[in-house]
Amino acid sequence: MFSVLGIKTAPPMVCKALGACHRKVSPAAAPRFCMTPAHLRGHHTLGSASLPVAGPSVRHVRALDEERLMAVEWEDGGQSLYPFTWLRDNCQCPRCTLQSAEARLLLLADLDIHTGVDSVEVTKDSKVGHLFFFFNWMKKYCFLYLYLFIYLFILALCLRYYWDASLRIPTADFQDVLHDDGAALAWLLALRRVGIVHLKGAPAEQGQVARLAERIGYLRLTFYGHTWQVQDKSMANNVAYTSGKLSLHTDYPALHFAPGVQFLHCINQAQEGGESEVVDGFHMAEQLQAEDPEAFRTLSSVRVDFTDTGTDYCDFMLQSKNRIIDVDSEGKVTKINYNNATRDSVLDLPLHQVQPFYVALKAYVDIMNRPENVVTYTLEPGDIVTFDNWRLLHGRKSYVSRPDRLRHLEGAYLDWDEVMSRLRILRRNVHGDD
Ligand code: OGA
Ligand code: NM2
Ligand code: ZN
Repeated sequence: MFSVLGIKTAPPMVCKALGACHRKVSPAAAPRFCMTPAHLRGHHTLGSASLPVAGPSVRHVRALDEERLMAVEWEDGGQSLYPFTWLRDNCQCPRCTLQSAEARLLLLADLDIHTGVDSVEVTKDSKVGHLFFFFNWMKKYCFLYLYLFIYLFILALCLRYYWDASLRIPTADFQDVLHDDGAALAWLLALRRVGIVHLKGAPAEQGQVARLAERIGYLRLTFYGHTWQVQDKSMANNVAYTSGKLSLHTDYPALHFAPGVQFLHCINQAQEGGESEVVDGFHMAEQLQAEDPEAFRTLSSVRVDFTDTGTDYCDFMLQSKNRIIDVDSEGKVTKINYNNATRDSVLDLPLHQVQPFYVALKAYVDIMNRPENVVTYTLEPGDIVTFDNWRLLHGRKSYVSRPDRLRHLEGAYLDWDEVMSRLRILRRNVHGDD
């Protein structure tokens, strides 16, 4: 049994960790807290928790036993409700939370999901050891506020602008992105929203995609190495390493978790040909769904085999099954997996489904090859194209190199988790958002 709520002045470290999104209350202006003991009946009780003085001001706190909710009335008139079990689960005391990691110590085995509230108390000291909450922490995690926060977050970071051939690819300066947080934030936001950003002004020598990856965190190692050299190679272990045309594709559908982000740095361009092409795969999928729902249904349900065998970083023999148009449980397109070069000859379909599959794939590829959908550009030495490999399909025209200056791109992969992590940190640093 615990008794809930005492208040202490939040230690500065805790205040900082809890974020600066709420108005600060100077000690002099600190509100007088109502002591609101709520004696509740029941076998299990939440015990007592303490709420700190610093942070948002509180007018009233009470436990609603029937509803199993704690009601906090803020000085500004707002009210927040917190389920008892959630409060118990999220106790901020040092026995339940490892502050240095902002991680839960409390084991689920030790969580009493029938916990009730014995008493509610707002105190200024931290003596109440078990079950305490800081008001600013509580306000941040207010259920209603959280919904709003998630909604705003989705709006800010997950919004995507679909495009066609009329897109003017967003461009940023390579050095600015490396050295200026505002420029880096703008770069990653555009990468998320538009799916492609050109960086200009990188030295035309190897090592730049690795520097760029370090700006974010770390790159994604694959069987083609930490970074990889796109050049016309004899005994090429991949069609990309020839001088031939690459039709629109996403990289690495032979992996079940394809790299989320790709960088391609132009070190030398071809004498003739070698132009790049990109399309917005999500937009194309939307068009397919509108024009040919049956084809969309096929490509978003059939799991297609991909394969990749060879030796590079080490020897490899990959097999995967991926939906060409990956959708979430609500039918929203989340990822495109398609490289015609690595699509397996194994077609794991009943015979009568083979032709409908080809019809569907052809319909999607025909849409993406329409001139009104394709953006074409030529990379110059020192340019780096950064793009969403889960969303865009990219290709290149066949090329002929100068004999003394072979076409050379250096590439690297990253994953979206790491990119989004950097994006959140940059947003917090630049805008002070939490
Ligand atoms: C690749 C690729 C594009 C290019 O290597 O996967 O798409 O322009 N290369 O060579
Ligand atoms: N490279 C460029 O799916 C693929 O095989 C894409 C990968 C060789 C690292 C090409
Ligand atoms: Zn590629």
